[in-house]
Amino acid sequence: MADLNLSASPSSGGEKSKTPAPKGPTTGTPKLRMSPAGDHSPVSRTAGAIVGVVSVVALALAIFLSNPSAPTTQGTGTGTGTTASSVTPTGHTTRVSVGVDGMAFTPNHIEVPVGDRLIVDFTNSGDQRHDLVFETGVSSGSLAAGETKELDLGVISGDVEGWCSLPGHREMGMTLHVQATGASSSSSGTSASGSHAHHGHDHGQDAAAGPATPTALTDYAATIDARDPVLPPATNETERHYTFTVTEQTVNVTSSLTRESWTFNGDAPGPILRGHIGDTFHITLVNNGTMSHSLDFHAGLVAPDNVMRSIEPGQTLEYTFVAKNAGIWLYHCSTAPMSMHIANGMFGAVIIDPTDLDKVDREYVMVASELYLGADGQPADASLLSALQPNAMAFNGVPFQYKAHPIQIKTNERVRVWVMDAGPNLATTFHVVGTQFDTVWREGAYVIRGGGSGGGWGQVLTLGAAEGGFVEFTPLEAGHYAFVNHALSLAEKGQLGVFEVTD
Ligand SMILES: [Cu+2]
Repeated sequence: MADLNLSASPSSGGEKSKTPAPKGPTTGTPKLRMSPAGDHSPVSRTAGAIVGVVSVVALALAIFLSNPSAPTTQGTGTGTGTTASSVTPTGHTTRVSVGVDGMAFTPNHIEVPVGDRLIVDFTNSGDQRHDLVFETGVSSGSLAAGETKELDLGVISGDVEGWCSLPGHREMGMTLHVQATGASSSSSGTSASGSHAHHGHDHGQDAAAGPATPTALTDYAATIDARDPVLPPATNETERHYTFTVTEQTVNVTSSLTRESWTFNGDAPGPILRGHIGDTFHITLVNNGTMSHSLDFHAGLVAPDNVMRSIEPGQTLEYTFVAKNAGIWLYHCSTAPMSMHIANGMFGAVIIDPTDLDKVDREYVMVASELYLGADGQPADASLLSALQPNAMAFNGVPFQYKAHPIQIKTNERVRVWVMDAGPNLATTFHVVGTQFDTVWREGAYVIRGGGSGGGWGQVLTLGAAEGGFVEFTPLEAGHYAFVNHALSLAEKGQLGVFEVTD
C-alpha cells in the first residue's frame, strides 16, 4: 500500500508539527471539546420542525371544523388522526396490564373493541429503565425497574402502535400493537395506522446519506486538541482504585453536527488503565446518566451476575477484580442493547503488561471504534447499527484526529502501538504504511517476535470486535507514515492517522 489516496499529509487546517499535549496519567481528563448544540443547522431543523407542527395542527383543526360532532377523546395526548372519523364511544373501558420481559413488552399485542376507552397499566418489570410511548403522544416517561404508570389512551377508533423510546430499544423488539377490533372498513383505524407506519422510520434517513464527510470530520478534528495517544508505563501499586462516572452529553462531530454521547468519565474511550499481573482493580461505577448503565471488564474473571448488573441513575456499584492474565482487555457498558451503549461511547481498555515486554522508545494506545451517526443531536442510528454500517470510524474516539494532528517520532526509534478493537461490530486490521512489524502480540501471545533474528515480519495486526494486541516497529527514514485500518473503506471513514517521523 504505497500511497493510498488517504493522503498521509496533515489536513490543510491542521497544525502540522503540533505534538499532542500530554495528558494526565491513567485516568486523564478529557481533552475533547464537548460543546452543546452546533451552529445554524439546528436552527433550520427547528424551523422545519415548527413548520411541521403548524401544519399538523392546521390539519387537525381542519378535521375538527369539518366534523364538529366528532367525539372528544378522553385522556391526554390523543386527538390526532386516529380518532378523527365517527366512532361512537361504547361507554365501556378496557383495562390491560403490560409488563416488560427482557427487551419486549408482555403482552405485546392488545385487542380492544372500537369505541372502548383503553387504559394501560404499564409496569416496568424489566431490569433497566424503559418507557412506553404511543403514536398518539401518550407516554409513561422513563420508568425505573419496578415502577408503574397508568396510561389513558382515550376512546379507541383504530389501531395504535406503541414502543419504548430509549435508544435502540424499539429496534430490539420493544413494540406494543393495539388492535382495534370490530372496526368497520370505513373506520379510520387502518388508514391511521398505515399513515403512522412509516412515521417511526423517518429517523436515520439523513444518516444513510452520510451526515459527515471525511473532509468535514478532518476539518473539525483540526480545531480541537487530539486525545493524547501516549501510553504511560504502569505504576507500581498493586491495589488500584478508580471511579467511573457515567454521563450523557451532546458532543460535536463536525462544526455543524452533534451527537449524543454516553461516556465513562466524560470521554470516549473512557480511561485507559494499566497494571501488572496480580494487581487488584477496585472500580466504583457511578451512574449520573438518565438511563440504566453497567460495566463489563474483560480483564476480570468474575461471575457476571452481580458486578455486571445494570444500575439506575444515581446509584453506584463496586466492581473488584484481580488481573490474572496479560492483555489489552476491553471494558464496556453491558446494558442492552450493548451495541448502542458501546456505539455511543461506553468503552475503554485495561492493559495488563506481559512479563516479557521489550524496551521501546515510544508507546501508544489506539482504541478503534465505529460511529453510526444519525440526525443532529441524536445517539447512534439504530438502523445503521443493526446493519453494521458505520458512517464514521475512529481511533481514540475522534475520526481523523491523528491525521489532523500527526504523532511525532524520530527515525530509528522503536515504537510500540497497543490496539484495541472496541467495535461494537467490525474488525480492525491495523497497518502502518512504510513499515513492517518485527513484533506482533495478539490476544495473549507473541505471533511474531524477533524480526530479522529469524522471527519473521508482519504487515497487519488483525483484530475482531473486542480483540486486542500490540505491534512494534522502527521507522528508518523521515517522512509521513499513515496508520490505518487496512479495511480501507473504514480508513476512509476516519480510522486513519499519521506518524510524522523526523531525523
Ligand atoms: Cu450504558
